[in-house]
Amino acid sequence: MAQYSRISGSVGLITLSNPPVNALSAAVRQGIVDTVEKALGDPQVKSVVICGQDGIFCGGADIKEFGKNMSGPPLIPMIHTIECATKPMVAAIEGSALGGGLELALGCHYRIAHSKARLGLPEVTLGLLPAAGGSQRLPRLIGVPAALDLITTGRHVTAAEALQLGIVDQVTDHATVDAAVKFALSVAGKPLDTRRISTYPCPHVSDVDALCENVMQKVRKSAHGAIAPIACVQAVRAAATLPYTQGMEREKELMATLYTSGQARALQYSFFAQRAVSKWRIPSGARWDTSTPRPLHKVAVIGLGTMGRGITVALAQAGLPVITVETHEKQLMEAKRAVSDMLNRGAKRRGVAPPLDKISYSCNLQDLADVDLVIEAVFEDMTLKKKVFRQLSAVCKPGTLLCTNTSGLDVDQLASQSRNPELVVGMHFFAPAHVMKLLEVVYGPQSSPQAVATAMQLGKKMGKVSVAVGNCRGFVGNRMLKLYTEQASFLLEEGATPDLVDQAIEEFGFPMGVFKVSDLSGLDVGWRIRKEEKLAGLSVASGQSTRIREGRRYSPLADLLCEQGRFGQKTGRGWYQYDKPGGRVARSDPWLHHFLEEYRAQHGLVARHIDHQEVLERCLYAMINEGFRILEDGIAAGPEDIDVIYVFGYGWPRHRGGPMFYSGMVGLEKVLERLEHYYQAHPDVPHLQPCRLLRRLVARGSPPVHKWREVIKNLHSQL
Ligand code: 3H9
Repeated sequence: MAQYSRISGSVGLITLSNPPVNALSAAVRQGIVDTVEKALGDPQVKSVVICGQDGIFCGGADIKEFGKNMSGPPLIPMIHTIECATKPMVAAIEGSALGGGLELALGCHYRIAHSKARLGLPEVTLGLLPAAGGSQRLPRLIGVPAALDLITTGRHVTAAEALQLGIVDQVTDHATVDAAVKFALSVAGKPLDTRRISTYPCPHVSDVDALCENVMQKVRKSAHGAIAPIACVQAVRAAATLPYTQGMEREKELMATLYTSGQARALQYSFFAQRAVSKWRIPSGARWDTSTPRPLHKVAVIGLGTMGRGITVALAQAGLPVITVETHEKQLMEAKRAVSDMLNRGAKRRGVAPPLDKISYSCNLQDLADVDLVIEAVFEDMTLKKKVFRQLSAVCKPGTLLCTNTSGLDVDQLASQSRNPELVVGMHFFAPAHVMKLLEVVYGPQSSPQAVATAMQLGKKMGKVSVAVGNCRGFVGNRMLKLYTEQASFLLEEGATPDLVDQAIEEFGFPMGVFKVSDLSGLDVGWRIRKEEKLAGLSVASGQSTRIREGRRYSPLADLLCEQGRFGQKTGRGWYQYDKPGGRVARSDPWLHHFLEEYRAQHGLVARHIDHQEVLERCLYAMINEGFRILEDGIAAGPEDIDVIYVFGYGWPRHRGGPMFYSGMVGLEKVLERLEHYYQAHPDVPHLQPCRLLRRLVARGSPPVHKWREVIKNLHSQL
């Protein structure tokens, strides 16, 4: 787990060896303790280099060990021993030095990094803080403001930035270990008193309290209830105001609170869930490790509305040649300007050249004859999409993958329009498509393993978190969202206001409440779909109660607002009012409150007091219940898939893991009991009826989320 050798006569070389990221497992820590002792005890060794095997220094503490009984030597004394050594210790950093990995390097007297290495203290993203001295050493090394930035955000820095900040002493483009050995030879025998970071005073800041308070306020605002960023500020403040040993005590105390918090568990679950979804498998038996993606030399985007533009930008930024198609020259030129602006802005932010030359523009579908993959992003209209698919099928070369960016239309129906339905999949991007991380890859019963593998790999190349899901109305994300928004509307009918519902949701940790999101995306979008589905508008059967559709409760509130031209931010009025059309700041609207009162009176509804708890239970448990149904139906392979979709696409607070993980944290019995309660109170809302899988899990003693797949498998085998 840590190998030892002596090279160049007098340099002890310690190589961490725990693939794939050389995480500091108990065995690795033991290996380091043993090899450091060996090196320090060897009279021929004058200096020591610590490096990692296979081009990566160290990915930090072994996250898989968290929550289990700790064994093996602890990190803090191990790093302390390294720092106290009387022979120069040099860290040779290739690949990544993250978390405990960087803390180990900070214990060394010198750090040499490869130019492509990335360094950081990302513990905050796992609900923790750098608790192996990182929160105390980094501020001493690079100053309080820079340390606050790195530790509270967890962002990784490049070797160049690390050099500029003073985290590393040298950056090399060549073999890092060779450079570190050469360096180690050059510093052998030199005094080390000035190289032990824990002995440094923290660089002076004129008003440390004001600085920390300022950062604390920013952090509180963006944390949406996450506690780790706050603890990170407190730990750095301790570094700035206390001697090292007392600072370490404070670091330990803060870590103890975080370590046992549900938030750390949720965030660590989320870390592994994000990786688990890339190991997709679908009911046909196809899976990530047995399916080969198609190489993509050229791709196309059809339709340059908001989604098409974002997708084009993301493809070009991923380095892929893209041809884009619009119907009319004028729209094409407009889109070209918008896409170029987006690329220029993005490039400026990232300090690179804009990949404008990756994109070509056309009004002619015939130009797509040689592309390997097409993403159709035309208007959300089945008839139009079918026509486009028929045309593409005739124009494109055999083997071209046809993908649709529909947010919920039937992918199988579209596939049926193609000569090769096995080459059709959904690629559901989220707006703005060049920013949002989520991609739902929707497979149908005929989709070939290669088609799924190609779309998943393309998503990865575009920097997305891609999740393979089955085809059903709304797929996973929007299918669940429908029930969440539906409950929110029912709550308005029963006495709540948009402000109250949104406040409860935002306090839970969503960046925006359900009604604010609705105003942002435009109420007219859903209205058009409901009219097509004959749920709203003139086509609704006469004599039908406005509050019942298809035999179940329906809230026409959003339709009524649309009839008044209140489409949300774009019209300056929706669930809230805005200072002007396109305004962003939502203000409570007395008109709306009055409208709700009149509506209730008209329908004989008596407003009752609704508290935050009911808002959360009704909105979230209805959605969670649907999540269980999705698992039951086999549309998502496991709870991780649903949770990743919600965290990366719908603003679910990451420190709450995702809806399915959250249901486990609340307790499945409780979720079941509350759903039963609400279903009894609202028998006209069938979706509140607890589903079979939830009942089955509770009957099985509510196993932890990682054991659900077994229960789901059993359920499927009994069907
Ligand atoms: C910490 O250090 C606390 C300290 O302050 C001490 C306190 C006392 N442990 O991401 P990838 C697995 S907290 C265990 O796909 P990449 C990962 O699950 C830690 N396993 O690769 C995956 O497994 P599988 C702070 C880990 O090349 C495989 O390695 N450190 C760990 O895209 C490949 O991962 C961090 O937060 C780990 N630490 O990216 C760093 N890291 O193959 C977390 C990874 O079975 N890690 N695995 O799916 C990362 O950010 C990325 O993994 C890294 C590589 C950039 C290193």
